Amino acid sequence: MSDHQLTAQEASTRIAEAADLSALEALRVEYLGKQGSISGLLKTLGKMSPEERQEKAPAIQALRQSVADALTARKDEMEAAELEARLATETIDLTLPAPQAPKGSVHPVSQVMDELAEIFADLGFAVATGPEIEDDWYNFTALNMPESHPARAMHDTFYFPDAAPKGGKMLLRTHTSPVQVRTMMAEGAPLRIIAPGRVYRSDSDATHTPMFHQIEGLVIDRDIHLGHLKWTLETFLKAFFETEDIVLRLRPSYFPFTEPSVEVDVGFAIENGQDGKLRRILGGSGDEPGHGWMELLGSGMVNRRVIEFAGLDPDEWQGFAFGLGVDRLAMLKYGMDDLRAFFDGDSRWLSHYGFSPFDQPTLSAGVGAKA
Ligand code: 2NM
Repeated sequence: MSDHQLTAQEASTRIAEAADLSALEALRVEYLGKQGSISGLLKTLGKMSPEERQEKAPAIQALRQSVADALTARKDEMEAAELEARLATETIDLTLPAPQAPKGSVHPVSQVMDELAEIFADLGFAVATGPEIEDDWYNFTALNMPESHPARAMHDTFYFPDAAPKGGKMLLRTHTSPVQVRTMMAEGAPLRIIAPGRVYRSDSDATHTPMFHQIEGLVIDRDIHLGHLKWTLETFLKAFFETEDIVLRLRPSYFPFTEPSVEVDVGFAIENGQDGKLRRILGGSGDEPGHGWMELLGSGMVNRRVIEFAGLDPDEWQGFAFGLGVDRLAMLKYGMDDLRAFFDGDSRWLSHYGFSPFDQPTLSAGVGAKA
């Protein structure tokens, strides 16, 4: 038995017995490293005569090859074992039954918000958002409600005990109008935005919750007038309630942030529902016999003082704005009668009134104004 056979056998035994990757690496260095024993043998070839080299080289090369192969094979083996061990600790039981689909549903408020964003996107409005914790400058002062203004008291505001960095009061926004102020200041004019979101007022009874959802719209451009406002609201309501039969009545009103201000009523008829209950059905003039007017939203031409507060020149830029309650809008469109159920998180209510997450927020999903 030659020296080389002996080395090969010894090496293969030691490689097979190597406990881990670092022990294996030590063996590689010992045999094949720069100072390794097999590397040493290879170096002797250079000093041999051609004849001697021809005789000895094949055995030395074969030794180098067999040790290299053994090292690789053992390394693969160790890595495979390591992977197996890890997989064993990371098993997932794929035989568990799938949950009964569909789980969960889209809340009617979210559905209506999506529908509104869709309708107004078609009219060229972008969605703007802002903080729910505001300071009183953005929520009141910039909207033409100075400290002493009675409208401030009427908002039932939730105030924070600490003062704002600039000295004002911090509060939960009572409407989304501060978003419009912020957007006017950040983006300037012209502007076409809707601001949907949560708003807060310290008020709670059968028709009021301390948190509710609002959507406000704002258009700022040159030569904007009430006609643009009326067309926009009519077009939006026809799309939202899926009927051409929408009749609006604009009533003079007062808001500090608009001048003139108008409250918008929509005509409805009373019908006998399938359940025998009387229902309001949108459509027709409220002045016809058996019809009435329902107050739907507030709006007006943006007060020039608000445009000034937002840093724009009111002689160059005019605009209209409107605001309405999303929760009430959802109740009207989908025939829900109790506002408080919106925020109970009762899964039976949600599975009854909720929408599939796969529903597109299109205009065909609703009950419609006409059955
Ligand atoms: C309403 C009614 C009327 C309104 C005004 C503004 C702003 F910021 F542009 F001045 N945003 N929203 C507005 C006007 C809101 O809600 C009943």
